[in-house]
This record gives sequence, C-alpha cells and structure tokens, in this order.
Amino acid sequence: MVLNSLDKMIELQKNTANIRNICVLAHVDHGKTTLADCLISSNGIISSRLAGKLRYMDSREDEQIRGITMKSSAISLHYTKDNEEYLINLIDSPGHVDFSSEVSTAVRICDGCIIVVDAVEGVCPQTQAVLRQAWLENIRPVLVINKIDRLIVELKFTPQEAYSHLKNILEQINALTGTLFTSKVLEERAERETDSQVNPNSEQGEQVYDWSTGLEDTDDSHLYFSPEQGNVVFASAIDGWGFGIEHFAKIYSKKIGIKKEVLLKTLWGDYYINMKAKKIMKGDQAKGKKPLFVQLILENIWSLYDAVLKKDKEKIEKIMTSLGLKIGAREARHSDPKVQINAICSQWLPISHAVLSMVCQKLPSPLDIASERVEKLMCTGSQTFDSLPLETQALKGAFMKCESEDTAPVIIFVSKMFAVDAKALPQNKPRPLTQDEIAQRRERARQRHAEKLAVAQGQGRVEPNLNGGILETSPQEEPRGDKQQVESGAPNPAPQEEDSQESFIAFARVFSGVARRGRKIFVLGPKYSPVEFLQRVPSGFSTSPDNLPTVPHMACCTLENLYLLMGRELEELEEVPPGNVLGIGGLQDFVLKSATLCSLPSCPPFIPLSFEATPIVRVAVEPKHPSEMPQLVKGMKLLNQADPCVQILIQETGEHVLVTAGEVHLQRCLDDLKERFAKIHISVSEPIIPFRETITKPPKVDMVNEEIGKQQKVAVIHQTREDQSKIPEGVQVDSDGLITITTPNKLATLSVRAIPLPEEVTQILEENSDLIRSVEQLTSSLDDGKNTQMIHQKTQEKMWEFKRKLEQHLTGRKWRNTIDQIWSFGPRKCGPNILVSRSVDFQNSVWTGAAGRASQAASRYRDLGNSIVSGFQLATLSGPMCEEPLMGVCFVLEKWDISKLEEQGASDNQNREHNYVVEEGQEGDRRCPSGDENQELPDGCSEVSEKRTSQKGEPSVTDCYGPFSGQLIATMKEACRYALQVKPQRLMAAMYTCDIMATSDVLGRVYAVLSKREGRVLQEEMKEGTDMFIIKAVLPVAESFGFADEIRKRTSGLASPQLVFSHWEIIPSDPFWVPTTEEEYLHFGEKADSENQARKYMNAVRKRKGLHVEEKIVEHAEKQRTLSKNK
Ligand SMILES: Nc1nc2c(ncn2[C@@H]2O[C@H](COP(=O)(O)OP(=O)(O)OP(=O)(O)O)[C@@H](O)[C@H]2O)c(=O)[nH]1
Ligand SMILES: [Mg+2]
Repeated sequence: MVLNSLDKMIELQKNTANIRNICVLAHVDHGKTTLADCLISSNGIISSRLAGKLRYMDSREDEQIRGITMKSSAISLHYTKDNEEYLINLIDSPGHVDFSSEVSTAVRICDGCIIVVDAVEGVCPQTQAVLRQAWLENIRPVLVINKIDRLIVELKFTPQEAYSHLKNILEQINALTGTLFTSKVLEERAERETDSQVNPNSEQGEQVYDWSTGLEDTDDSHLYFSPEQGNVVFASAIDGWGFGIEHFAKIYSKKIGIKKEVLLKTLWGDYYINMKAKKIMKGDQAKGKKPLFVQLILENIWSLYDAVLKKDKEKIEKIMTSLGLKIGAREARHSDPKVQINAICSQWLPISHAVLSMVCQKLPSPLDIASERVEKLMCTGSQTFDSLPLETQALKGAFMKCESEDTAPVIIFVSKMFAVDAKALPQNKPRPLTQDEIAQRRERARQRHAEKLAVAQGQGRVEPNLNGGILETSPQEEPRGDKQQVESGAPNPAPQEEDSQESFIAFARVFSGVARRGRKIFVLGPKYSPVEFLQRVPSGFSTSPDNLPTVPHMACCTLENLYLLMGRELEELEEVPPGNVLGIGGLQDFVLKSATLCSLPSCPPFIPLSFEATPIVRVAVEPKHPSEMPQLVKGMKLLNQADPCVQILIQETGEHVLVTAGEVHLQRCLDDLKERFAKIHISVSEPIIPFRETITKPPKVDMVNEEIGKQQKVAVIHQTREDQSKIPEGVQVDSDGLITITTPNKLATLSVRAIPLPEEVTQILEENSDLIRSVEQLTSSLDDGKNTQMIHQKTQEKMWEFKRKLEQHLTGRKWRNTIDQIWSFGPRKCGPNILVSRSVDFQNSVWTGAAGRASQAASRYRDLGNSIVSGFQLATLSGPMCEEPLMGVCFVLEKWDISKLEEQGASDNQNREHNYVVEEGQEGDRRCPSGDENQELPDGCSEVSEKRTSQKGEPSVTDCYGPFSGQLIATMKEACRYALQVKPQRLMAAMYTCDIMATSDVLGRVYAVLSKREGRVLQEEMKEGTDMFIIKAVLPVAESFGFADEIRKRTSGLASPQLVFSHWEIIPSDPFWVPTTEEEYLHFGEKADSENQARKYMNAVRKRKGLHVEEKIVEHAEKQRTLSKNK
C-alpha cells in the first residue's frame, strides 16, 4: 500500500463517528467477493479492469481454484462522501454452509452488514441463515440485489417482468425479517412478563398471550428493506454497476422538474408518470401503465445492454453522449461486449459509490452501538446485566462512548485466530529502499562497472604488480559482499529452516480504549468470572498485573504487534483507537480460538459465538511414516487454533480424529494440515459416521407387513427367547423386560427396565443440553451443601419451563410421577437419556437433590448412588449394538436392594468400633457419637459421621471382586445393557437436510441420485418466474459422501446441493432380525441381508471398532474355486 494512504487510514481510525465496520453476507455464489472487488478497486488497490475477475479477498489458492470463499478476511477502505471522509472496514465472508462459523466470527466484530441476494436465485437457505445470524448479533443490514444482468441476458426478462421479479424478492426477504422481528418482540414481551411475575412456578402453562399488543406498539418500519428507505441497491457486480433510487431521483428531479422527495417516494412502487401534466399518479397496473421504476430506470439499462449486445454502434454512441460518458479506445474496440458494458456502466452507475454511500448513510458507526447489544455481549450464560457486579456494569459507559482517553478501559474481542506465513508479516518483509539507499546502490554499481572496464583494459597489458592483484580480486569480492547485503536485507535470514513457520494473528476489534503496542492486557477465557475475581481481590486493587493473585481462566499478556488488515496484506500500526477492526500478533500462546481482552479484570468475557453448523464429519488421520507422529500432533494443534469450527479429538483407541462441518470443510482442513501445519504425508480414514442406539416399542406387524396375530405370536416368542440367550445365567428377566441382577459379591441387587422415550421428549432433551448441565450442577452443589444463591433466578425459571415441557409430553399411566423421579441425564450428564429412580428406599431427583438426607441408611444409599449414576453414564455412552451413544432411552431403576450390605456393614462396624474409639479418642467432645442411628444429629455432625462410615466401611466390602463402588458401577452398566437387549433395538442415523435448486430438465437426474442414496424428498416447488425447482430432501449422513459432486456431475454443474445437519432418525429395520416363519423365509431368503440397512451400518461400525462381527465368511464351501481357473 502506498505509504501516505497508510497515514490517511491512521488518521481516519481516530474519527470514530465516520468508521463503518461491515461484513458482506449471502448464500454461496451470490457474488460477495465480486462485490468486494468492486469496492476495493474504488480505492485503487486493484485495477478496475480486474475487479470481479481477481477476487482479491480470496487470497488462498484453493479459494481461487474452487471459486468459493473459505475464510473471512478484512480490508480497510477509504471513502469520501459530501466532504466527509469515512473509513470502511469491510469483511468478506464465505457463503458455503460448511464455513458458516466464519460468518459468526465476522458478524461479531461488525456493526452492520450488506446482505447480497442473487436476482435470479432469490432468497436461499443460507440467505435466511445469515440474516438470522445478523439479527442475533443485533447488527443492522442493508440489501444489495446482485446479478441483475442475468435477468437481462440469461432470463431475457422485459423490464416490466424484471420489476415484478425484483418486487417478489424484496417481499420474500422482508417476510423473513418480519418473522425474525415478530419472534423477537414476542420473546422480549414474554421475558418482561416473567420478570414481573413474582412466583415463577405459579400457574405455569396456563397463560394466554395476547399476541397483538407487543407488535402494535413497536415500530418496525425501519427494519424492512425498501428502495425508498435507501437501504436497497440494485446491482450487477460483474458489470460494475449498481444504483439506489436516490441516484435517479436526483437526476430526474432536474430533468423532469419534480421534487426529489416526491420522486424518492414514488420511483419504487405502484406509480406512473403523466408526462404531459408532469404529475405522478397512483395505480399503474390498473391503468395499464408502466411503473416509474420501469420507465425511468430499467428501460434505460435494458436498452444499453441491448445496444451493446447487438453491437449497434450508433445507438451506443447516442446513449454515451446523452449520458456524457467516454470510454477508452481499447474497451470500445474490444470484441467482448461484456467489456464494453463494464466500461460504460461502471462510469455511469459506479457500484462502489452506490454501495459505499448507502453503507455510510444507513449503517451505524461504532458510536451507535445499541445498549441492548452491549448488555447482551457482556452477559454470559443466563445472567442478566443487573446481576453483574457494579464495577462490571460501569464498563458499559466506556463501551457505548467508545472512549479513547488514556484512562479508558481497553476492551478488545478476538473472534478468531488466523495463520499467516511468518514471512508475510510486515516486520519480516523487505522494506522499500529509501532515496539515499537507492543513490548508494547506484553509486556502487557505477563503481563496479568502472572497475570492470578497467580490468578489461588491463587484460591487454601484463602488469604483475600489486595494484593489478587488487584489481583482479576486487570484482570477485565486491559482488559477493553485495550478495551478502542483499541477503541480510531479505526477510528473516537467520532461521532459514523456520522461515516457513506459521504465525497467528488475532482477528479482533477494539470496543473501547486505545490498543497500544507493548500494553499489558488481561486475556479472559470463556469461563472467567469477574465475580470470582472481585471476591478474591478486594475493591481498590492495583491493576498492576504482576501483583495479582492467580485467578482461573485469566492470563496476562502484552500486545506485541498491531496490524491494519488489508486483505492479503498487513500493515504495522503503533496504536488502534476504539471502534476499529485490527489484527494482533503474538497472542497464539494465550488465545486458542476466541477471547476477550481487557485492561480491567472486572470485565466479563463476551458471550460465546453462536455457530450454525454442527461438526459432524469425522475422519481419523495418521502420518504415512509413523515416525512423523509429533509433527502431526503439532500440526493438528495449529489447525485447531486456526479454524473456528474444527474439533480435534484423540479417541480412547489412540486415533487422532478430525471433526469438521462438512465435506468441503474437511477437504480444506486436510489440505491445510498437509501443506501448512504438519507438512507431512498423512493417511486419512474413511469418514467415521456417527450413529445412535435406541429402542422402540415392540412392532405390531412383522417384516412382511402382516399383523402379528395370535397364531404368529409363537414366532415372536421364539425370537425373544433368542434375544434372551444373549443374557447370561444369574440375570433374571421378567416378561416385561425387567432385569434383576446382583453384584458379583451378592450384596446388592438392582432391577432395571428400559423404556423408549417419546420422540418429543428426546428432542427437548437434545435442545436443552446446556440447561441440563446447569441443573446437574445445581443438584450436585445442593448435595455438597453449597450455597445455591449463585444460580440466577433466570436459570431457575428456564429450569421450570423445561420441566413443564417434559411434563407435557410424559403423560399417561406409564409415566406417572416420572418427572420428579428423574435422577440423572446421560451420557456425560447432559445427554438425551434419562435415569429414573423408583426405589422406595431412596429417592433422588435432579430437581431437588436427595431426599431424606438425615437418615443414615439414606446417606449410605446416596454415596452408593453415585456409582449407580456412573454405571448409567457408561451404559448410555456406548450401547450394546455397536458401542455408539444411546439416545431417547429411559432407564427405570425399579428396585435397589442393599440390605445384605447393610447387615454385613453393621457387623463389620461393630467389630471395628473398638479400634475406632481408641484412634479418634483424642478428639473428645467434638466427635459425634457413631452407630446410634436413632439419635438426632446436628447437620454438621451427620456429615462427619457419614464420611467416617464410608471410609471405614469401604474396606469391609472390598472383597475378591474389588471395591464395592466399582462393582456397583459395572453391575449397573450391565443391567442397562441387558435391559436394552431384551427390547427391540434400533440404530439411529444422522440426517442432513439438503436444498437443491435445479432446472426442470435435470430434475430427473437429481431424483435418481437422491433415491440411490436413500434420500427422501420432502418438498418440491417451483420458483416463481423461473424454470427452477427447489427440492428439499433429507439424506442420511452415511450416504452423503460424494453426494454434492455426484449431483454436480450428473447435472453438468446445474444443481449444487447444500447439506446441513438436521436431526437423528431411527432406521426402521431391525439389525438383528432373521426370518423365522416360512413366509419370511420365502420373502427374504435365509440371510435376509438384502435390505437390512441397519445391519449393514452396524456391522461396518463394529468392524471399524474391532468388535466381533457375526458374519459367515465362507458361505458355500463347495462352490469355491480359484479365480485364475475361472478365467
Ligand atoms: N452474471 C453475473 N455473475 C456474477 C455477478 N457477480 C458475481 N458473479 C459470478 O458469480 C460467481 C460467484 O461469485 P463470488 O463473488 O465468488 O461469489 P461469493 O458470494 O463470494 O461466493 P462464496 O464466497 O463462495 O460464497 C462468479 O463466477 C462471479 O463471476 C453478477 O453481477 N452477474
Ligand atoms: Mg466469496
């Protein structure tokens, strides 16, 4: 970048009111990067001829090759409007679903966004997704309807048709905004109501909301996109033109003599002009007139395209003179009409002007940050702003004002880390030579030349003197010396091997205060709590980081390097004032993916970024040469840091697993790993497809779809008996599937039953996993007797709401009282399975904690209860079919008998009582009397005695089978597994939803590919005004690999699907099913494996995991023959 423009940028950074931080959002391929190119070229960074072709923001090689953006990147632009100078920090984001996490990182640090919509494709799934993301972050959008040239050239619309088409698109996107807005208003209203409710659990579920009131009071007109509001630009980025109606209103108000304000209101809409009377009238359609937009705007554009495409030189001349334009001779002679169009239109209606002036006018500056947004950013979890400590609340002021004084707190949010080659950093780059240096070099070159000449002349003569010696050697030495100098000027000369090292730059924004190089700052992890800090460090603490005690999730670092982000380039900065987007170097040891940096520890970490994509595609990777394992591990770590969404796991088997959002994302991660981070050859496993295991209700019809009547019951009974054969002796199973099992030392007996949960309940559990985690935390803190005031009221309200929802769906005799008996959720204490305790001796509930805590028997139960819960957690983590997690299963612990253990424990205790008194005798009065169960004990004492009993009691039940708690865990796990095995087990497959847009002629092929891959079409509709069909389908993840490619190939690139993870679905077939009746034999054959999808999946997983697979390897021994003979 030119040096003085860097100075300009630095100057502009200080004028906060004229800064705009914006990102470009859209569905994939709607033209974001092309639009960004046009805006960049207006700053002279790239040539206007290359704008749209270069795709400057796609700086990675694979981005250029594939033609899609994969990383969001920022660039700062300068724009002058009405004598005001603006700094625009523009972020280009990817549109592909796999990279939607990059969109989240971009919207967090912006104040506004440009939503780009393809004029042909209209509103697409990702358009909805990005609009929602922008909405969730409270950033204001403006709209660019792009690719209007396609309406002219491809669809051959008339201006009138194009107008109705555009109107349609606007309606669609406004409908979307409307839905978002309504849901928000209603949510806020509901929140206000619950806030005002004194008792949150009174008459729950019986309130009737008056829907309309909240909506009527709230003004929403500014939210919608409409050309007359000035927040819509019509454009063709590839041809370099774009306009808002203001541009034409200005022109025509002069030309026709109608006020600009009137034109602004009428240029878009149902109006026509009566030229004679110079009056604008309403109702164009009714009177068969052309709307103003068609007559005054679109027709002109259409006729220009028409003239150029038909190469009608005269007409082109005429239009150009009437518009007062001139194009270069080269463009005028160019054979490609597109070049001519671009040259004319980009002068006539420059897109950068239209878009940037809209951005400056309609999008807020950092100073306009809404207080609502600030509060939302600062309130992690379910806290409310009011509940934050006062010191923390005080930060809001600094935030809102973007204070830049030295005393102002510095608040920076890092939304992602990105890797750049260390060589590309400005400090390592060869700097441009100064005038003096150039002069010196010139001088040296001249000398050398003169010496060379002298040598050439001297060679004729024989002059064996000293001088000659010097002359001869000097030319050799001189260049060498010069070379050295050049080398030392080259980047990073010393560590030649390390020069390809990756350096991490934080993609960040300063929200308040001035970020200065060398300043010390706190790095706050997502779990950091200012409350905890303020408790540890009394108020009036000194902020000198060296004297502070260590607080968890907080570190202190120095801002080493600050950069201005300029697309592919970085420029070094000394300081960055508030409200700007910047890059920070030297944070890689402190920040993994995102973090909040603040000069005051009273700042809370910002709420975590919300990611739309679920990482679902996993592969195991290993180095080709085992000795390169350390490089792989290091590379994976770097990759993890450089990508907001990727997950890196090391499985129990020791495999290194990469979890990514989709196939394209996976490919990019692997490329990065191979070429940048690990730089080794790696082998990649087949994608590991996740499954879930569940059980269903016994079927009413058999496989040949015949109802299971009385006469066929025999077969079913036969089958259940077979199922039971998996269950070893000593485990009792009753007809209802209740498993009764005893621990190996015969001291405790458990009775467990498995019941499938209703689908809705599973869904609720899935959606609320975070809440469940906090419920579990609450219960455990209750059990530990800790103060529970920390749990905020709002969390409790949410908890009740969640409980109420469960109650709604768990109705009927079978589920009576179940909610209150829920003991735990699993796996990992937050999953979609439930453990219910119906034991009469011991009641424990996640909602209230253990009941009957005073009695000692109960406390004994409670201690052992943890083992039961652990057993349940283990059982739900890996099911019996193929060791995949369970989903939607309720385990009911019907009975739990430890009376034998009690007896034994009591007798052991008596034996040991004597020793015990002697040991602890010195404690005298403070010791609580033990063993006397009838005596009422004060709370504290009961705690002490409990601990003692369990400590002392433990060895008594440790027998040859190991510690009792361990036995209980194993027994519970077994019990759960057997309980599952006696029920009809099913596999659940992860499903993608996919939206495919295809023209009618390739529709058949799309369907063929879908059905081949077990896809199911949900919906098919025709896009209005085009011959495009939109197909919505679901597809198992297991069948999705190569799907997008196949569709693209089969349809010659006309259709490309977007796959998004949507839900888990039960595969209807029973993996263990074998034909038992004669009909079934006839129908399915002996093996019945032709259609058994579930068994196929199950066996594949078992094989992968190295588990036993029941398969006949040799089927027909007598028919075996060698292949060569058969040739
Ligand atoms: N006809 C036409 N094509 C356009 C226009 N703008 C962009 N394109 C083309 O659309 C394709 C996609 O453009 P990009 O700018 O890469 O789209 P994008 O939104 O950045 O795509 P992702 O970053 O992958 O989401 C390219 O082939 C462009 O040439 C336009 O105004 N008219
Ligand atoms: Mg792009």
